[in-house]
Amino acid sequence: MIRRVPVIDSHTGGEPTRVVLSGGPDLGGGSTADQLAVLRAQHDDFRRAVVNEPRGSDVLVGALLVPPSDPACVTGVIYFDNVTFLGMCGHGTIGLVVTLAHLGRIAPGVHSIETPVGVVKVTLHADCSVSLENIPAHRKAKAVKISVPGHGQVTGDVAWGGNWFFFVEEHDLALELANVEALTAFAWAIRQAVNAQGFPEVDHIVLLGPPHTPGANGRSFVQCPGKAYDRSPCGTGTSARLACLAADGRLAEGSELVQESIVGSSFRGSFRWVDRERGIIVPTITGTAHVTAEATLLLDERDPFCWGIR
Ligand code: PYC
Repeated sequence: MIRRVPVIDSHTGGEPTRVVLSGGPDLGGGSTADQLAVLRAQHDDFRRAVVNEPRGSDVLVGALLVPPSDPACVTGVIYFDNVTFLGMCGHGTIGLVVTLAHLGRIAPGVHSIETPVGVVKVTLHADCSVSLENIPAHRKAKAVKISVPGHGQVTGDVAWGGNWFFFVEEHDLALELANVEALTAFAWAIRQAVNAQGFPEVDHIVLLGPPHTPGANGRSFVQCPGKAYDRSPCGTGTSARLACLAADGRLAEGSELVQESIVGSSFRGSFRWVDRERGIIVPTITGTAHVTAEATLLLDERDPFCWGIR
């Protein structure tokens, strides 16, 4: 039996998203969070089949469309990568909106999408750029000192923007594509140390640096849970960064942050306060995505790598 899984591929600032239109397992309905729980517990093979080699790669993020429990939402979505499921994904949401427009399922305007961590509001603009009003973001810990074997002490902030991040501003590495191997090794060493030294929830590491493009405010190297680096500036990462800047009074409510990625793409971000005392903001991230393929994945049980290379 060959199972057919129609997908649309896109990239958001260079970071790929594969939207799975149908053909996923029966998740039994309920909220998107309920459906994620079933997918995670019983169908991890489906995640691997869609994003891992030989059909995908370490950098690919999957977005499985599921029925939303909130009837006001155009769809529910569950995001996943080469090693795990993601609560939210900013670049993936921008890719999803452009994909839904490509399919004729949405028109320019404001729409709601249900994710496992909450409903996000998206605006598809007339020029096909997308603004995402993310779930609330906040900083959990400021200037945490971590001892990183081989690198000494590293200081960073722990913050939530739909995923958990550790932000490092002070380091010696240039944020250049040519430097990706060294950046990857450094970020991975930080990740192990951060997890072992009090923050097991952190699964994204961000190295910050000066921008290359006039008008941008900063550049970032973002390491994802499976060690791949984000080609985009990372939507949830930019959201968490906004929470840190807001908490430190380094960016005013409504002002714009232009965050550049390691490949030179950028997102624009801004925030509004929800609870100033507790440092909780609602971030808005704007970016662009482009559809790159319409395809049907074939899942053939006779293929020894039907469920992906682990
Ligand atoms: O854009 O939020 C994001 C993201 C998370 C992981 C990769 N991209």
